[in-house]
Amino acid sequence: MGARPRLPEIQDKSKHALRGDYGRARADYTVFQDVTAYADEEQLRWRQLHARQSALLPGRACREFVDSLASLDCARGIPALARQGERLSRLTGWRLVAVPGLIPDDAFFAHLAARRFPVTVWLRRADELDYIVEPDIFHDFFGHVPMLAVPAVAEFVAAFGQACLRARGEAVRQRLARLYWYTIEFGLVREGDGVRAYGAGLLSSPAELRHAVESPQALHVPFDPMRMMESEFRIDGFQARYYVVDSLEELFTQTRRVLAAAC
Ligand code: HBI
Ligand code: FE
Repeated sequence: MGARPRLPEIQDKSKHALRGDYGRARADYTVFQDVTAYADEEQLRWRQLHARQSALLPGRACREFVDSLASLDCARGIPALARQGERLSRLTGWRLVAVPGLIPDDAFFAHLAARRFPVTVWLRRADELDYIVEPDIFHDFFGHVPMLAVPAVAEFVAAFGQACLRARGEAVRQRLARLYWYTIEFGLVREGDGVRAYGAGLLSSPAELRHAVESPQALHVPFDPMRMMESEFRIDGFQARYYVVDSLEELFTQTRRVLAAAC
């Protein structure tokens, strides 16, 4: 067990008391996920969240997400991260690591650079079904993990982590964080004659998935990495604009140069 992680680093970043139990975290902020420790009502809540969100996916989630989610077969209960990570690693070399919640940027980027996706171990409360301030296991697993099975997305997220580790100074890291936000969290992709979500923040949120894909108020703008890196994003509320990439392959090819240059 390495040195105890320093909680204040993360505490400063988030404006609210952090939910997770960081006391047992290792130096890299990973923890043991005890899959037997989840209460029956948490398993039921997972099934409710999974069923409700899955019903919203047709016509709104990209087909890569829908196919990948189905193959994860996680509708019946809270997923065992180690086992799910073994399957994922065979597809794109990614594994899953359990974390207590938000972890400091350095630790987060180091995991991404090494193709380890940090997944929070706790599940939101019954009174947080529609909105959660901090990513929980439903956001992290249901929203992010299926897309990590898509090679172009898997390459992009790993390249993003490596670029962040190389980045010198807060300004560059902030620009990269915006790129992550407008793609991996809130990105849209062209599909047929419409757009579909590939961002985890959309794919795990009932309200914003419908808003981003269907609302006349949702502003869809062409994919523009430089513009994304200059645009502040909203933490609590719908995004002012959603960037639409022509294909998921473009996500990696169009940002590779930007990521290579950002250091
Ligand atoms: N920690 N567990 C966790 N999950 C995140 O998504 C996360 C994080 N720490 C930092 C962070 N995200 C941001 O810096 C990135 O979204 C850019
Ligand atoms: Fe996320």
